[in-house]
Amino acid sequence: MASKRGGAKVRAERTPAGPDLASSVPWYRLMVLTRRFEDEAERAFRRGKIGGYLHLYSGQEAVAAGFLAAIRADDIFFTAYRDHAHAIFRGTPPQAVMAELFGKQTGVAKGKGGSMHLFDVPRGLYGGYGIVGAHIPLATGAAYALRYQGTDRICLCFLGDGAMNSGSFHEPVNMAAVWGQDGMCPIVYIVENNKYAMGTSVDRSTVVTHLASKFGLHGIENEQVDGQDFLTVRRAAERIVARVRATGRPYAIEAITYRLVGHGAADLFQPYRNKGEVEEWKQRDPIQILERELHRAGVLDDAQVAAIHKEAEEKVAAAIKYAEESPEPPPEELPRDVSAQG
Ligand SMILES: Cc1ncc(C[n+]2csc(CCOP(=O)(O)OP(=O)(O)O)c2C)c(N)n1
Ligand SMILES: [Mg+2]
Repeated sequence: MASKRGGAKVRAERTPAGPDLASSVPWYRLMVLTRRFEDEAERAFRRGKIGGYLHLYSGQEAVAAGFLAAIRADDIFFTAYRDHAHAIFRGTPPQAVMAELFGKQTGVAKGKGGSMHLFDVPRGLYGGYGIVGAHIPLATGAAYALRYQGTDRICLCFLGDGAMNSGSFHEPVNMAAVWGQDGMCPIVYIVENNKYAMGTSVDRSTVVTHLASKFGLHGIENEQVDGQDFLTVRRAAERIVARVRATGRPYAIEAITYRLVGHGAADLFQPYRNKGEVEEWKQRDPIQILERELHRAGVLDDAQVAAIHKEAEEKVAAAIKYAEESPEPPPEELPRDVSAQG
């Protein structure tokens, strides 16, 4: 069955009620937590507590959650600068992410990366990249390395619709297809098509608006998915991840999604879209979709939902306090971790 969302045909693949639903409760909890995290991070930015820039993931949660729910603890992933939720979903403590946003020593990148450059290598997060498209070659090379080392680990590469118009998209994707012929490139490219690259809509920046199909030109199998529905994304992710792990061949998915907030902290007026469009997408808020599903199946009741929201508020308040009270990195930290030691 196919339906039309956000101007693109997407595949509907629903999970029947059952064990999947109960195992989705922790993901619902994490999605509520990250939404709260993003709201409070924005407030902290407005209070002048966070320097540099800030891009929030609100509205897109089901994409990263669905895929990170489907990989193993020893798999790895790369993403762009809209990266707070990816880290928290993977288990980076929210206080270490918030401290990083505040530029503090206790941050997950020791306060030297900031919002756009979260790194948590022990948990498989290989960044957080501020240069659009820059991580695609790195992720592709990392996927090759995982096979070269004789493992069956895989790599996820999250990227934006805008990143697909850069040269750093086509070159590595071509190489991935070539390496994949020998089973040497276990990577899943996950395009988060939120309709815009800053203020430029997809149809103003490319003629081929079915973004998944662009991978087909390089010989990579691909599909689209409804990125607002966690259960659908997770089901697709489990199938794709198993296949990529077994074959060592790349695969691509375009998740149709929407950011419910501005592009970044400076995008206050959003002149490139109208309020009606945003309101329409609010009806497809991924947290509410999952909440309704869990509610309907009797897996969560009102009291449990309220408790999850309260817990999120408390955790984020604690993260803000931790970040505020943490020390600045000492000056001698400046040259460390910049190049290989010795
Ligand atoms: C190489 C490069 N060019 C331009 C920019 C400025 N820039 C920052 S975000 C962005 C839009 C990227 O859009 P998309 O890939 O769709 O990601 P989204 O913000 O929608 O998550 C641009 C052009 C940049 N950071 N890097
Ligand atoms: Mg985009």
